[in-house]
Amino acid sequence: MSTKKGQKVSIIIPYYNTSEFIKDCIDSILKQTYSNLELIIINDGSTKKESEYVESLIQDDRIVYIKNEVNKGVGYSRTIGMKYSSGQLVYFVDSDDILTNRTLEILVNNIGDFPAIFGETRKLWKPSDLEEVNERKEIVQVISSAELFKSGTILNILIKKKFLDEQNIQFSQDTKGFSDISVVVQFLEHVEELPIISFITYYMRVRNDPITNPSLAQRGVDEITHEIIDVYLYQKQKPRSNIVDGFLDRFLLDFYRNNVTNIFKGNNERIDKFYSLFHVAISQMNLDVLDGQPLHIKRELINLKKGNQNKFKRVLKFHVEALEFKNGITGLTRLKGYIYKKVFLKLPMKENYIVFESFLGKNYSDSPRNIYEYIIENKLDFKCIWVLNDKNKNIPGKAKVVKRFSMAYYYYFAISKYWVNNMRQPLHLVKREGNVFLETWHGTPLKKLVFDMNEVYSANPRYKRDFYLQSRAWDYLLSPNQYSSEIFRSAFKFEKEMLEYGYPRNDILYSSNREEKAKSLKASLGIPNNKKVILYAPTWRDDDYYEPGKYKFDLKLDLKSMQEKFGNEYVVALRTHYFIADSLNIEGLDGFAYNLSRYDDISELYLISDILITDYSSVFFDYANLKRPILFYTYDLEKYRDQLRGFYIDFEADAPGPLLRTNSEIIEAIENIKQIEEEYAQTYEEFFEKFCSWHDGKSTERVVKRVFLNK
Ligand code: C2G
Repeated sequence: MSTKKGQKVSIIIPYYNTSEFIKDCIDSILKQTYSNLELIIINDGSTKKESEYVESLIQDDRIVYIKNEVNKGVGYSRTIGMKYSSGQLVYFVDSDDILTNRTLEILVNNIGDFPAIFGETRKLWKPSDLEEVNERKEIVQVISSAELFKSGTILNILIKKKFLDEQNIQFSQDTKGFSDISVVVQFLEHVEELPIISFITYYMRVRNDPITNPSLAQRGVDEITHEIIDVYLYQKQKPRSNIVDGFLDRFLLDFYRNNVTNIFKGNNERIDKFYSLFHVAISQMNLDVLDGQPLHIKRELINLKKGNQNKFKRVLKFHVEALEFKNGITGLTRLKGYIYKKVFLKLPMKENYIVFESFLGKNYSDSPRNIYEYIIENKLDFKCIWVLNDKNKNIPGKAKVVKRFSMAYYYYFAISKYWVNNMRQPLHLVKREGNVFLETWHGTPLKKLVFDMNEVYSANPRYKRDFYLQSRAWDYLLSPNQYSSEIFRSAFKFEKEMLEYGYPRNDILYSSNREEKAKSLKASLGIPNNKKVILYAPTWRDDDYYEPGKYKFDLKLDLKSMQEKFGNEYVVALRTHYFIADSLNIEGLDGFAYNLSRYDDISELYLISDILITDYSSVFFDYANLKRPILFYTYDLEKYRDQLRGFYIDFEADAPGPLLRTNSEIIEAIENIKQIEEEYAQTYEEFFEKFCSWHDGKSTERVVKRVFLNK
C-alpha cells in the first residue's frame, strides 16, 4: 500500500566515504510503502570520488542534498539535517544501514500521542541475508526510556519534530563518536516511558572490513575508551536528574565490563595508562549503580574511585586470571588452550624443531611435504613434526605425527622455532619471540582474495579481520609467479619477505623420472596402464555450505554418458576440494570413475592425467606446468565471477583452454582434444610464460636454503 497521506517524515543521513554501502541504504528508503517523505543526505566532507558517486544517486525529487566542505562529524551533520528538514517527523539513519519496506508505515501508524517510537533493530553482514519480515505481527509495548536508550543510540526511532524543537534537543558536536549521548540525555530528562514495536524496521550493517574500512564503532578500543570517558565527564559536569545520572553511570559501567580485558590486556604499562583515565571518570560515578554487580567488578570500581592503584591492580589481575581459568575449564578444547598458554608457552624454544601442516591436517601434501622431504633426503639436522588428523598415516622419515588440536599439537607449536603451513593458522596460536613462520600458501589466485573482495559470502563473515590478524604472523610467503606476488601484497597486505622461487609442490612436475612415477602410481590406484586419465578437480562455492569449512558439492558431470563415449579409452579421476564434505556417488561406474578426493597429494594426480577438467580452482595454474590440455567446466560462470568472487584475470580471454557450459560441450571437447590443443597453443604458451616460468624443479631447494639454512 502506497500512501501520500499523513505527516511527512524527514530522514536524515550523514554520509562520509561510504559509497560501498549508500546505494542499498537509499534504495531501501525510496521504496518505502509510506511515501510521504524527504531524504536529507549530508555529505560530510567526503573525497571527490565518493562525493561524485553519491551525487550520481540523487535522482528522486524527494532527496535533499547538502554538502559540508570539510568533515565536521556526525553530530554536526545531523544538526544541519534537522535545520533543513520540513517534515513533522524525523528519523535518523546511518549511510551503511538498511530499512525494511514497511519501516516508516509501521512506525508512523503506531506513534500515536507519544513524542517518539522505537522499532526493532537487527545486525546484518550483507544485504543478501535480509529476511522477509513484512508478515510479522506488530505488538506495541510501552517501557522505560532508560531501558530503551541503554545502548546509547538514536537510530531507528521516529521522533516528532515539534518535540525536538520545544525541548530544544540538539546533538553535541564536540566528539567524533557518541554524539547521540547528548540527545539521549535530553530525551531522558523529558520522557519517562516510550513505545517500542515488535517489528524489524532497521538493519544495522556490520562492516566486513574493520581493518581498512572501519565504522565508528569498529575503531580501536583505545580511541573509543578515550572518547567515552570524555563524553561521560562532559555530561556529568552539568546538573542532572537522578535518571540521567543513573543512565550515564550505567553506560560507563557496561562499557567497562564488556571491554575490561581488551583495554588493559594484562599489560602493566596499559594498566597504568588507563588506570588514571578511569580513576578520573569513576570518581564522578555514584556507586549505587554497582548494586547486583559481581564482587570483582565492585572491588575494581571501588578501588578506582578511591584511587588505590595497587589494590586495583591486584584485584584486576585476579579477575583476569580467574576469567581465563573459568574459560579454560569449560571443555577439553579450552583446557588444552589454557595449558598451552600457561605452561607450554613458558618452556624454552627448540631452535631446530619444525612443525609442518598442510590443508588443516587433512593430508600429507603440497609444498610443506616437498620441503619436509628435502630436509630428510638431505639429512639436515632438524626435528620435524607433522600435523595430521589421521595419526596412523604412513609418511616417510622419522617425523613425530600429532593430531590437530591434540595436547601434543599445542606442545609442539609452543616450543618449535619453525612453523610451515600452507593455510592460515588458528587465531589462538601465539607467535613467540624468535618464531619463524613460513607460509607456503596454496595456489595462484584466479578468484579474488581477502582485501580485494567486496562482500564476503563464505561461512565466516569475519574473514577479512581474521585473515589480517593471522597473516601478521607470517615471516616468509612463497610466491609461484610475479602475478601472485603483486596480488599477495595487495590482497593480504603482506609486507614481509616474499620468496619468489616458484612452488615446491610443482618440482615433481619437472622430475626426470616422472613417467615411471606416473606408471607406478596408476598401478597402485588400480587404473589400467593402457587407459588415459581425465582428472576432474573443481573448487568450492562460497555460498553453499553446512558450516565453516564444510561445503556442499553437486557433481554436474554426467559420468554415465562419458563412460558410454569414452569408456574404452579413458577413465575419470574425481577429486573434490578439501573443503567439500559431500562424498561423490560413483555407483555403477566401476572401472571408469575413481573417487580420489581423499588422495593425499593432487600433484601426483596431475602426473597420471592426460586431460584436466576444472573450473575456477587454482589447480590449472600448476597443471599448466605439464603443458597438457585443460578444459574448464564453468556451468555457473556468471554467478561465480560476478557475484561470489570476481576474478583477477580476463578468464574468457586468457584461460589456456575452452570455457564449457554443458556436458555435451565437455564430451565434444574430449572427442576433439587434439584440435583444441592446436587452437589454444598460442594462448597456452602465453599463459605458461606468465604463470609457470619460475618453475624448474628446484623451488624446494631454494626455499630450504633461504629459510632454514639462512643462505
Ligand atoms: N585442490 C585439490 N583438489 C581440488 C581443488 C583444489 O587438491 N579439487 C588443492 C590444490 O592444491 C589447489 C588448492 O587445493 O591448488 C587450492 O584450491 P582452490 O580450488 O584454488 O581454492 P582455495 O582453497 O580457495 O584457494 O590463491 C589460492 C586460491 O585462490 C584459493
